[in-house]
Amino acid sequence: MSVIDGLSDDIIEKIKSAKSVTALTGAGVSAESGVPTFRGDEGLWNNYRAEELATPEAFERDPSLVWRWYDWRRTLLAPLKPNPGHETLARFEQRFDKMTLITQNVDGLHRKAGSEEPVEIHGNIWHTQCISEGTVRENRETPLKEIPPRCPDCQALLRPHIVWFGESLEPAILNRAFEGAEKCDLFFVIGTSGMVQPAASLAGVAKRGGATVIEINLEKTPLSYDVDATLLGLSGEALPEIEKIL
Ligand code: BV8
Repeated sequence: MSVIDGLSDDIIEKIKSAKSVTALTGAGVSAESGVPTFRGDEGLWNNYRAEELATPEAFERDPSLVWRWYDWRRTLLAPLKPNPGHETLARFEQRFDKMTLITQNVDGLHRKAGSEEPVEIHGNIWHTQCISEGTVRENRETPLKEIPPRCPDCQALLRPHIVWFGESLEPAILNRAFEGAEKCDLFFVIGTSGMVQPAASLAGVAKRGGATVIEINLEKTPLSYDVDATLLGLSGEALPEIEKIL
């Protein structure tokens, strides 16, 4: 029984005839690569929740604690590989006339799988930013030699170049995401609990823009009532199955 057996002929036709495709991914698309999700049991770290650590207030209060969490995640992420879900989405960039990949994930696995310009709306765990000069640099040191790391130019603290809860997303990046949702004829929403705004609103934007919206998840989510089809299954299995239809 394939996860796509539940797709109607109409939806299958929409997938085959799509010209402009947009995908929004969340932590679920990286789960099969071994990356802990946010709201699953393993989403805990030393009894902290992401919402407690991924905030400017937490960083202000204790930059070392926040950096120890990111160092733990970076060290865990470093050896992990993209899974067939990431790889299929990267191939979709060649299969459709236009493909926009929007991700809430900061793990960099879409880039590692070959996606050319993922719209990383929450930033990237491999980038740091100087809190004084604003300079963004790539840093792949695991574990970090110094916690908290400091700017090599001015010695100010570095922060993860990541959007924390309560922080606004970068306007240019957010515009690319909304444009991708508004102008597509097929929108996939994959491996996200649909809890975090403004990312969770993109599926509704696509729907109102006339797109066919397909959700891939292990469970129903708040987005499920507003999509055209929900495929219940592993994204690393469902996406290659969808690719076979093309
Ligand atoms: C903003 C970077 C304007 C961090 C992240 C009160 C005060 C201030 C703000 C708010 C507030 N109330 C609400 C808000 C808005 C807030 C928000 O939405 N909060 C939530 C918690 C209610 N949003 C913001 O603050 C955003 N900014 O709104 O700016 C503003 C400014 C000031 C004041 C007000 C508004 C910024 C949000 C960005 C936060 N940063 N990440 C880091 O990673 O370190 S979000 C974080 O959650 C991750 O990026 C993650 O991707 C994201 C969402 O989680 P999911 O990806 O959905 O992951 P989750 O574990 O939840 O779900 C996984 C799903 O996959 C599950 O459904 C599971 O079933 C499924 N799954 C698992 N395995 C598989 C699978 N599916 C398929 N296959 C599998 N194998």
